[in-house]
Amino acid sequence: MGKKKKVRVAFKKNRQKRTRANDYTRHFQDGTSSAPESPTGERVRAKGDLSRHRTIMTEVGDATGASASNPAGAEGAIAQRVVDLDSCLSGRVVRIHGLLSVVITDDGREYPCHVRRLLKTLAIDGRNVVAVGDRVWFRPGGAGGDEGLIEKVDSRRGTITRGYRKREHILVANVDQVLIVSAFEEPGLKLPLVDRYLIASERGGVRPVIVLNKADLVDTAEYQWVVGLYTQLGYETLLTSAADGRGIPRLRELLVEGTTAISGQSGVGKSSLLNAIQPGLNLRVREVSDWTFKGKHTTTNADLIRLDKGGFVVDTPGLRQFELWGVDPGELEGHFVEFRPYIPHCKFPDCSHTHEAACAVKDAVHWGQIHFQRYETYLKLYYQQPLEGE
Ligand SMILES: Nc1nc2c(ncn2[C@@H]2O[C@H](COP(=O)(O)OP(=O)(O)OP(=O)(O)O)[C@@H](O)[C@H]2O)c(=O)[nH]1
Ligand SMILES: [Mg+2]
Ligand SMILES: [Zn+2]
Repeated sequence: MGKKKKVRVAFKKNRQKRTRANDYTRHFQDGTSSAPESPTGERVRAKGDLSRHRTIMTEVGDATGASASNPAGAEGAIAQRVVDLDSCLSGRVVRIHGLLSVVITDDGREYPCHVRRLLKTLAIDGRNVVAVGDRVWFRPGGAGGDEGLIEKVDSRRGTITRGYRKREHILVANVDQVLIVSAFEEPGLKLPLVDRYLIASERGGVRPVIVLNKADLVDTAEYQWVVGLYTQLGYETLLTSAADGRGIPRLRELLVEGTTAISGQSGVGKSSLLNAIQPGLNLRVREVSDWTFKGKHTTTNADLIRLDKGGFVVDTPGLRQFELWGVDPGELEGHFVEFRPYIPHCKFPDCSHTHEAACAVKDAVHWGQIHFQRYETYLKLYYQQPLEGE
């Protein structure tokens, strides 16, 4: 729970009449309410219709506001009102189709839900009112009681976030672990992309596992250095093949607990790996390995799936672009673990490790103690240059 904050919101024209009594504060009266004169926590000023607003209590730290990438909860914070959750059901958002969020309850029932308009009003970034993986409270409704209205989104921990059209886009929320999947061939390793995902996962508070797939297509001895590089940096790195089964038992082991997001470029085999982990899952995969055809994404929506052996996975669509969100160039050095021992030895305390003389990081690159490819990624991210193929 974040700190409480008062927010003033305008009534929508068609919402100016209270249609039912409510007792929102019954369970949430915690002494901080500043509206003791109203049992509902709302104060309506008698100033005539045009200026009618209500003051409501919100939790600024909720949802996106509490993400590790945005600890202050400033921009992108979702402010929420206090709601009576007694008549609500709780569940997790398994997928989002346009305005509908499909929520699954603990007993496995799925409810297509709309989002309470007020939640959208309070969210600064409308895109992220609800994200796949969110834990939500919804009021069942509809003719057969099989639809719902989302009233509250719980605080998120563990998010994968990217920048998209100058906004923060939460790809998936409440994940413990992310598999950063690449392929040796078709489409070919893109280590700078792996580095970017590593930074995003660190900022989102998610444990990364690097998965190098399609091992059947290459002589893996030639790539042992990649495994060595990332393993030494402290990241679990696996060689896998959805085709011959290599590495699948370890993946299965990793997935039995918590929630795992599967991310990576289109065509690297994310859905194929999940199908190999749980035969019968029957996720759609590309029919032929036609990785050159850029317009095609086989998986088009993030989908939260409950595995038979326990654990949840989120199969995400491959992204053509993965832009980091909210990382200042000056913060990048902290995300390159192998830079850390050298940084104190740079001549200038504010060294950016780009152009400065007597830079201990650059020296370490020169002597091979820091891999030049990692340093190259650092430079590209520092100068915000697009990565190869973007
Ligand atoms: N040889 C080989 N082919 C693979 C392997 N894994 C996947 N493929 C093939 O690669 C193609 C793409 O696989 P998908 O599982 O659809 O890839 P994806 O990452 O889910 O792609 P998007 O859903 O578009 O993001 C398919 O033709 C798969 O058969 C592997 O380990 N070895
Ligand atoms: Mg897929
Ligand atoms: Zn330096």
